[in-house]
Amino acid sequence: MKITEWNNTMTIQRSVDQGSEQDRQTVQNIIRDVQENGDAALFSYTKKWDRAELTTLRVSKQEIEQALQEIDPQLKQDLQEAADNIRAFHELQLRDELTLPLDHDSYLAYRFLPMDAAGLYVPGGTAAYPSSVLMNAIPAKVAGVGKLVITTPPKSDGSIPIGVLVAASIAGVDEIYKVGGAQAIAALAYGTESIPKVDKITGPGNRFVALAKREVFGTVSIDSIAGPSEIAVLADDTARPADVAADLIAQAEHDVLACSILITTSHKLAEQVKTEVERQLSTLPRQEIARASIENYGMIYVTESMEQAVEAVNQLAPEHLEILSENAEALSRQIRHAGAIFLGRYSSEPIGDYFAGTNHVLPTNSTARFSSGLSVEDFQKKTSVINYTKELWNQNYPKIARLARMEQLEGHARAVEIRKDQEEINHD
Ligand code: HSO
Ligand code: ZN
Repeated sequence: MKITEWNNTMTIQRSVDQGSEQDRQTVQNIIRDVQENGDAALFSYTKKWDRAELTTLRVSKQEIEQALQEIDPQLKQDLQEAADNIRAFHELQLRDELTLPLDHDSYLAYRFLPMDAAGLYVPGGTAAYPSSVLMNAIPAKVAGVGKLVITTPPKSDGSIPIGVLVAASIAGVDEIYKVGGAQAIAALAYGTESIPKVDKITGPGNRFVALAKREVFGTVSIDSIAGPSEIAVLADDTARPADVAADLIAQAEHDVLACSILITTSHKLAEQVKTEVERQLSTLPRQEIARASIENYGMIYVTESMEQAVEAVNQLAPEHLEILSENAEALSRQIRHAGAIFLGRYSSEPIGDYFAGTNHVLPTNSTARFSSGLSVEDFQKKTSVINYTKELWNQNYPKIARLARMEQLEGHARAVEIRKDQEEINHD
């Protein structure tokens, strides 16, 4: 890991593969094909890309039952406990109605209403994380989404990883379909004979999935397109080098594009962490990925003061921030941009990935400057309600009519005034 003095031109932004023009064409063709040919197109892409010959797309009850039988009971219980924690934290976010009482029994209200249907994309291969199933599905369930479906590419034998099936079952997902890639996104956006059209699609995927999500945006809502994971550790000389190194490596093992950064006021800690990262990497099963990530994007920045270190974090706006200092809580109050903050040595980042209950779908690539992690609100929309009684109308309609006439909208003015005429008629 490189050690450098911090200067304020440094960023955490990496060039993310957006896909070529040719990829975009491919994705557009797939989407059109699914719109025109429905399930038939899905079967044929699944055969072509996943080498799976299916007769039905939907995962059966028996397949889910079998997964629940097969999984290690301890693991199932751990997933259940994680799900309970996630549910508790997301229930805290639930709001159903805000009301502003006005004079004369009038009121305004703001109603939070769930979407009718949501679709969660779960990638195939080693990125089919059961934890991500929980993190995407539970906020939707807590919001009260009517129907929640998953699409995920099958293995060539037509099966779905049992961890995904069990997590989906624990989270209360209604239906699971064996289809991946751009074709799955198209199916969720437009519906096919088997797959229901949804209102919102969330979940990570490869560049074809990301391109397809961009294409269908507007027809449906989508979540933000996630970049590779990243962590910044803010530490002073009270941090233990082994803790810091382990947490940097935990992010690095996600992806060769993942980014792990240490920001510290201590030269000594910087040197110790560098040595410790080397030592710990040498026994890591995913050493190749983690090493590439650390070599490409890993950095240790040494600052002149804690103040400068805090400013560095705010400039980077990291997805995850760990603060390893006796002053962690107070320092966290100075952080303006971070997806999630982990305080002290017992709040290691994987606790948030799996178990604490906060969401692990977080803003990457400095987008924490203007966006937030996945939440219940992402599956709700808000409707405003206006209830004016006669008295409040009477007090205000001349103002409204004047405002309308200023905009030369006579029809608007008359609409509020006509109530008066009718009042007089009724009184006659
Ligand atoms: N750190 C990842 C989430 C994850 N980690 C899933 C393990 N599994 C992005 O927040
Ligand atoms: Zn992780």
